[in-house]
Amino acid sequence: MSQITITLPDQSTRTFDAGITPLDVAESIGPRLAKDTVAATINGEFTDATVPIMEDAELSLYTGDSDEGHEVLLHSTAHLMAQAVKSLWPDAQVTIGPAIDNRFYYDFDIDGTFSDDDLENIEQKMREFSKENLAVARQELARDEAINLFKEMGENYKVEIIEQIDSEDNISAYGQGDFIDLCRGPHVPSTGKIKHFKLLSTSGAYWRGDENNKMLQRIYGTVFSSKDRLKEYLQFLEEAKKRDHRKLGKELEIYTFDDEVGPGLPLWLPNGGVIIEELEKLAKETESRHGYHQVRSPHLTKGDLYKKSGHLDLYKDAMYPAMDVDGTEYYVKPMNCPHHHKIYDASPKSYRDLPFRIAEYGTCYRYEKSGQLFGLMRVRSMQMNDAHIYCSPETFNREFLDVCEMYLEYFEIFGIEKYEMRLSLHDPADLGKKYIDEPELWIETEDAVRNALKAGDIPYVEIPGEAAFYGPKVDVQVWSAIGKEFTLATNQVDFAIPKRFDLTYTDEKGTEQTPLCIHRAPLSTHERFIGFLIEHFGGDFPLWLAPNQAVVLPISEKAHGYAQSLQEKFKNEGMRVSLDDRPEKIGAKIRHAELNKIPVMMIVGEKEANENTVSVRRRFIGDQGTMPVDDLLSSLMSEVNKRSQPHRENQ
Ligand code: TSB
Ligand code: ZN
Repeated sequence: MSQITITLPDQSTRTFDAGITPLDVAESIGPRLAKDTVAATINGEFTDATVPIMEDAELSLYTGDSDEGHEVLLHSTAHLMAQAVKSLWPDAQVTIGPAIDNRFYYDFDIDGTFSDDDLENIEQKMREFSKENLAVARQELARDEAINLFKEMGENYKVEIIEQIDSEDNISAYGQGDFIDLCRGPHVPSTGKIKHFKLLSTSGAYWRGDENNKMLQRIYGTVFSSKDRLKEYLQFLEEAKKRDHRKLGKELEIYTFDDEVGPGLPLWLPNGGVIIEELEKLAKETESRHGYHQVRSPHLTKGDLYKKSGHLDLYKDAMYPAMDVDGTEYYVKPMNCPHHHKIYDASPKSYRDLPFRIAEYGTCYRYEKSGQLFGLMRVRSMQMNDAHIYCSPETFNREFLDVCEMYLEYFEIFGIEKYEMRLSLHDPADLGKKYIDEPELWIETEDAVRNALKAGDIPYVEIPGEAAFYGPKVDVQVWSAIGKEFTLATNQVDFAIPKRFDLTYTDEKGTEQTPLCIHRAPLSTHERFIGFLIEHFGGDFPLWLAPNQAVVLPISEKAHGYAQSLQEKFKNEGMRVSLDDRPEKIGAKIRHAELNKIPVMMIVGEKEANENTVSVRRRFIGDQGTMPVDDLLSSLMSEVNKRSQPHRENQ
């Protein structure tokens, strides 16, 4: 047998018989590594650890501890779960089962739903298959062969998936025991590698996320390379659950949904109303400093405007259907831009009017797929911290960076430290389908944004295929408590629409020019931003944002009059103060205030009334002692005016 040379990542080389697998190489290094290896790269290509290597090659081995290996482990566990479900419910049909953020799911077409007991039984079955250590084997099938195979098995969804693959290439499938699944791979070499897993939850999910399709049953689960890592993650999930904005938003009475209103259409309760007002105040102050004008535009508009803007060609799927008004088609607005373009165009502009910056907390409506709706984070009616900046190419860099700086100003105020800036680019294959068909302008504008980012020393990653239909954008990505990723702020360049709208300005030489347009939403929409903030602060808002900033707690009825006068005094200074004059013990009142996460408690009895003082208790800090009323008032006011971060030392 011929000999081959294998180069390992540390550049050491070893000689083996041709046909050796990465798993065997791992074994030769040490049984522990072999036990943990789940996949490999051979000459840079990510693949199964059981592939025979026939020629000299560079090899890397992946254990479940690496990101790549973990993904393989997650996806392989989805297969293991599907195998278990099929063995318990032979009539179930399997659909898709990807890995996402430390978890995997699989969607099944099954009569009824999965109960908690079902999950336990599935987990048990998975453990049995894991103990059997079944080999996981890849096979390549011709397209027709694959279609016939899955047809015979009654797996109609798989047949549909294969039929939609736009290539005549072979199809790969992975088998373990008598279960076989369509899959690109790679997968773990055998089911025994999957040990530390847990099924987490179930939910309904439409096939392909489309509510016109059948509702499937989804099971989420997770898996890790060790018992300790699994335990740590399950603890993290428990914590995350407590911070989940859907739970906290309800407990803190910030927002609600109502079936009679409709899915994705949130109702803001008074506490949410306060947060909205404060955010708008912050935005307007900041925008005024940065030279923006505030404008307003209607929620409804004629279809022709969206024809002109390109929305009806490229964005219609995300729009609510047209309504007929006196024979003319009107739409509710999915974006504010076309109206803002009209506001720009309402009077002639010269270079002296530029940059022209117009802002509006504009309410937009988007027909998001029902499977995509997620609490406040993805809704159908949204109030956007929107603005459009019309500028000349010469001032573009400065304007773009000014917007980036504004993001950073905001992030500092909110203490947002964990985010990623993404330069989202177009995909040339989608020109004319998802993107305005101007290939050269795309390249030119993407270069301009890249240069602006470099000039501003702003770290970013590039993601192709995520641009807006009218131009590239810089998105700021954040993660929800349960690990879902979202775009919070966005800064977009539009090279196409101003021309379509015939927007012009006269330059210094008196020549007509077309401005560039920057679309930006640093504070996202109220919905997504507040959803994010609830989780970010775990419901403990800083004083300036807290719906209820302070509560006065009289110790006895004798102090009620004084307590009321304090409430009045603080209210008159613009603070949001409540009074708990229920006939309860002071300890119970304190617990109630803690439960409602009220930042400041003013505890008053006869002594305080006589001395015109308050005994102060701050959340997470504890007793602050007794102080003169005016001292407390001025220190709280200064904290509010500075929009300071909450004190979280003891959190
Ligand atoms: C910035 N025309 C631009 C605007 O000028 C625009 O509409 N951009 S957008 O489509 O990216 O939306 C702006 C921001 O709104 C996004 O970055 C995101 O944070 C937020 N957003 C978008 N869709 C939703 C939704 N369905 N629910 C909640 N927030 C959303
Ligand atoms: Zn816009």
